[in-house]
Amino acid sequence: MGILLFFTELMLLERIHGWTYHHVEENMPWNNARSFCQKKYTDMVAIQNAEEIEYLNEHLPHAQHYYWIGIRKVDGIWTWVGTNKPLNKEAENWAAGEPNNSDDGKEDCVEMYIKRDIDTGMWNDINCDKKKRPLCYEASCIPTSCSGHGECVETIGYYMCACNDGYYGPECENVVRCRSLEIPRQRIMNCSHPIGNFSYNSTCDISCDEGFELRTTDKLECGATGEWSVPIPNCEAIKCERLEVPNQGIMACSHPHGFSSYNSTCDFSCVEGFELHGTDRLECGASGEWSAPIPNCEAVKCGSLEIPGQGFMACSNPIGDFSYNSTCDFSCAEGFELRGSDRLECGASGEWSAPIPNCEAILCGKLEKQDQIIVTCSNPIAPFSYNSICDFSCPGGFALSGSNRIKCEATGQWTASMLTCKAIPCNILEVPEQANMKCSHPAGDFTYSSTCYFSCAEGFILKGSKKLECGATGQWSAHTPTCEAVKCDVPKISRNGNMNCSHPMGNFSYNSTCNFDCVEGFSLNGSVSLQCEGSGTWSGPIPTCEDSAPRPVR
Ligand code: FUC
Ligand code: CA
Repeated sequence: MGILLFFTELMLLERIHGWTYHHVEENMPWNNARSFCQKKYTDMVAIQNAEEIEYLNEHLPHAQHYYWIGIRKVDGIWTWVGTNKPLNKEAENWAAGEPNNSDDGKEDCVEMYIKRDIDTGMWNDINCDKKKRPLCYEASCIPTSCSGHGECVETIGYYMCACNDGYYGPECENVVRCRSLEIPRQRIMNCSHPIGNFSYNSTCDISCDEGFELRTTDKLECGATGEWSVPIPNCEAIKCERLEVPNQGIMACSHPHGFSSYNSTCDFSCVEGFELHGTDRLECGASGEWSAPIPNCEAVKCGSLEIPGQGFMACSNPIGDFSYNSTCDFSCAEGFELRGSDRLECGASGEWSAPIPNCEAILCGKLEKQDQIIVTCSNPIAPFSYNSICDFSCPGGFALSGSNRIKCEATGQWTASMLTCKAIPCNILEVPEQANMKCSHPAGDFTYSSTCYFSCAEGFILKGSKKLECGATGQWSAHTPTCEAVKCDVPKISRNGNMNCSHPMGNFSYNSTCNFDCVEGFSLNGSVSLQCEGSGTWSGPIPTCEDSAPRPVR
């Protein structure tokens, strides 16, 4: 308790903080002095600068044996015992001639002259066993000083914070802030803020949205000066390889994030006559690959054509066999004609412009069946067609007019017109006198198979065949018959009688008239006139002449 009464505390400044100097008016060896300072205060004073030396020299009272300070030899090197750091040249404040290490080389501790006539405020090396006043200090820096973010620097009566990088303020209570980063488009920001939002030591990793990539890998760090280490990097759209327009194709692209880049889409189609093989829309994906292989355009194909029978086909194929714009011309062998279109074109829709034509044998006119004629045809291709040959013949009694063979030619014409069979003629029959003739002519007047029937007028008798037929050779079956008048008997004229006859048809024949008379003296008994009748008899008995006186009356 007594010792404490000698304490003098130097509250040097108004400040609460700062270190303070303390001494006690009791002399003790260096080791005891140090122990005392460490137990009661912080440690023995460590002289730091000229201002402090001047301060102590001014404010401490003079003491006969002066004051111990916190420097001593350690392994032969002058060392600040508080920090255990060697004393450097610049900080030395030895009095003139010191350190002289007298007293048998035992001057391993340091005293400070206070209010001495010469060399006041300066140091002397001295034997540690000597007794002097301890000069203590009490530090005001504590572990929580400077908010833990700076070095607490003690000065006389106060302390200052030498803030660590990234902190400021009297107590280093503020952290340096960088400007807040806003998440830019297409970027993902992942920050760590070990101290404060967007503050010193904050780091931000920028990554990119799907389909985008960074051009730099530099890290964003908030530095002690409040500046970010690098600008926010750009995300650029991932590129896909450039697409070439396919042959005969049309490509229409949209590039929302730059040419041939992520999300670019290209639509494909083909010019007329070509069709797309593959996918019609490609998208540039996040991996830099197009969503499908590039499609190609191939010529539209029409079905293949086969050469029609008996025909010829000549095609031109500017693009490909039986493909768009191919044209095929058709023709036929001789005797055949094309049915259908002679030229087919393969259109853009893959259809031929017309059905495939065929070759059909040229037809000659059909031969109409005629009576009588016998037709025998050979038809190497088809009835009544090119190269058909027809032979004609006629049945008995008929004769063919002209050639008996015709041929169908490539022109579609028969070599000759259709023939006919004509019945073979017989002589034309004249009607005999007094005759009646009735004929039938199934094949033509007085020709083969004509038949004539004859009859005679009253008083006449038919002589010959009453039926004549025209034969197959053109000969009548018999001679033409005749009609001969019926004969009456020649009357026997009675004696003394005369007879005078007229004979329009022949002697004593039908219609003959005989007039009778008698010589004088005789009279006629009977008809004066008699006619030969159709029955071949006279119209009455033949008269007689008789001797008579009286004249007969008619
Ligand atoms: C001797 C030394 C002292 C001092 C004085 C000048 O007395 O023991 O330490 O150096 O000389
Ligand atoms: Ca000395």
